[in-house]
Amino acid sequence: MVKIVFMGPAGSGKTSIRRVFFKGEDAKDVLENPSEPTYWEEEKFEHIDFFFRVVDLGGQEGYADEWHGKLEQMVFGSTDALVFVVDASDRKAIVKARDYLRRVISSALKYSDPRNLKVYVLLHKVDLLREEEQRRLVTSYLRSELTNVVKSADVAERGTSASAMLRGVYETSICDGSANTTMRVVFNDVMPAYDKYKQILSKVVMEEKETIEAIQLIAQGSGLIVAEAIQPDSNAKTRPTGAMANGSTRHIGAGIMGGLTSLVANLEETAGGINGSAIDYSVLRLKSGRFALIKDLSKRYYVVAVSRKGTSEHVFLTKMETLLMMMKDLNILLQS
Ligand SMILES: Nc1nc2c(ncn2[C@@H]2O[C@H](COP(=O)(O)OP(=O)(O)OP(=O)(O)O)[C@@H](O)[C@H]2O)c(=O)[nH]1
Ligand SMILES: [Mg+2]
Repeated sequence: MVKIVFMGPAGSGKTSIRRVFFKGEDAKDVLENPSEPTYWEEEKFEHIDFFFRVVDLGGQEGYADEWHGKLEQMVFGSTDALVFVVDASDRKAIVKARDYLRRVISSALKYSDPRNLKVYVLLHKVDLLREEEQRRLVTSYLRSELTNVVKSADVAERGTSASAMLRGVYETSICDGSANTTMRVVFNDVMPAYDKYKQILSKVVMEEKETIEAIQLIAQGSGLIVAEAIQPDSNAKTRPTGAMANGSTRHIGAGIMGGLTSLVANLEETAGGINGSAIDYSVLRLKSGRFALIKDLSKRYYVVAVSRKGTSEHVFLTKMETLLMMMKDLNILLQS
């Protein structure tokens, strides 16, 4: 079971990020209907053959004594990823955040090997730092202060350096998609076997670069993106974030599903699937003029491949067999 723990001062935005990313709620709705302060909230879900557990801990001052006291082992035991969220727009919170992070790291190290613990620092609500210069100053100050906290953690005689635990410091906001992008980085980073999936998809995209713009592997049950590969030169505008057309997958992880799924959500109402004869797959015509191949793999996943703009239906269809052959590796990996 992969365990991801959200911590950080009260009101820094932990629950909001979780609602947008894991529950697929709209950022606007989250801002208009903020959550009550959290005590302890958690959710579990299955993704591929792995179970994930996401724990969201309230940052109210009174709770800290519990998190670092009688509940310490429950909070920090076997944690894979610690996502520490700071409100970058709140000057007063900065000193508090530094002390809080120090305490969090020290408790976490009691239960985790520093070689396995991954720490992510999110400098959140950067949308509130409107002026460029101010944003640069504030975030670089926070970045260096909080990096130092992690670096100076005591990992003596544990065969690693403390700075290796820090996987990154990110500037985030739920308003512009950056919180989601960052959470995808975290999620992929802790997901076992992610690199293997990514490699196979990247290879297909590279070898078929005239025809295929992007490929995404999606878990059917959770609706989460397992991995995706996109042509490096493809237009950023073709990758908006959004939910699947299919309402049932919206609940879990619509926020995780960026990229292609929104292209698929833009299906022309009249466009039916064109069913592949020999092997079972569907080709759909997208509003953008592209085509999408949708194929079930191992019943639990499907793969979506989207054509480059301007590729004709005929060319795309003639590529299908090759494409599916190339994905044999993926099928083997999924069944192993
Ligand atoms: N402007 C802006 N506001 C945000 C953002 N993310 C969260 N907020 C707001 O920040 C406030 C606190 O958000 P929460 O997610 O409840 O904070 P929390 O960290 O879970 O707080 P506790 O549960 O008390 O620890 C809410 O009013 C949110 O709407 C953001 O990216 N930008
Ligand atoms: Mg909360």
